[in-house]
Amino acid sequence: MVSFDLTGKTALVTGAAYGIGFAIAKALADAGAKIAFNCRSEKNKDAALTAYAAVGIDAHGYLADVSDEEQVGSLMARIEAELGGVDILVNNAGVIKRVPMLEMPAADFRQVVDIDLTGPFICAKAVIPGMIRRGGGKIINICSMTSELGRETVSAYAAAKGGLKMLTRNIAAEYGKYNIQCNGIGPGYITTPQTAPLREPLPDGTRHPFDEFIRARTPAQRWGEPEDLAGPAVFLASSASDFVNGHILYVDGGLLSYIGRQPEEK
Ligand code: NAP
Ligand code: GCO
Repeated sequence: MVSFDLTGKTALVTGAAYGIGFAIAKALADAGAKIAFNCRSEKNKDAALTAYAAVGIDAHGYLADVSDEEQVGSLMARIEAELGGVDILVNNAGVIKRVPMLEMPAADFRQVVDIDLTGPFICAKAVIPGMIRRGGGKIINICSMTSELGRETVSAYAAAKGGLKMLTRNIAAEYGKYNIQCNGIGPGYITTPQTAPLREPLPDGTRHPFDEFIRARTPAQRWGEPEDLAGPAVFLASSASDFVNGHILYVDGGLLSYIGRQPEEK
């Protein structure tokens, strides 16, 4: 019988203090998994623990920057000691800098790639040996529309998320023989703090032009909510997806299939 049950599994969702990571962690907890998350500030960690407790989840929060190999090593050791080895890794932590490419210092480009691409590499590298020892595991990389599409001002982010798509396929190729499935989720435009500046109403109360643009570009004619990613995450974390490997599941209200709403005829 097909099962989405995650009872007995330990899941680490990186950067799950709020936003998409929080919604995914909640969904995995609702399916039975024990939840570990990390973020970079004590304040965010404490606020997140309160938010998890408010929805009845006994989450374990840690401080660690995903781009720092030493910090990730200590994080994994603590999770292993306190919760057992990581069965499900969701590489969710990410940042964006919206700057025209010609104005972007190389150091800023490197920082985005370090967090959004090297971070998932570091975290996956840290959990794969334990997954091999235990006979399998699930890795879910949070990709993006920009894993497929470019747009002005997000060169570093798009380069990292395009790379993350290929890291996903490469982990699947290299470790599939150990019963490890590595897949991606490619969210469309989702209402989180990361996209808040693109949705801020104008002083006259009308919609931000980017907000209008996304609604016109999305067949569902709305932004996604973090909860829209819950079902896909549980599917990719559970035995229901044991023969799905190296796949990117786009959860975008149809955006990638659509040329965009046509202008009204005059
Ligand atoms: P968000 O609201 O900005 O949340 C990002 C989370 O990542 C925060 O909890 C942040 O916590 C953590 N984080 C950032 N850098 C970190 C680092 N170096 N180490 C550890 N944690 C770090 O973003 P979101 O919109 O929920 O996005 C989550 C993921 O989905 C990202 O990878 C993003 O690129 C991707 N995504 C978002 C959208 C969207 O429309 N929102 C669409 C597609 C993909 P701290 O700052 O406390 O560390
Ligand atoms: C942007 C957005 C995007 C989204 C997301 C789309 O400025 O274009 O922030 O990058 O966050 O990744 O899937």
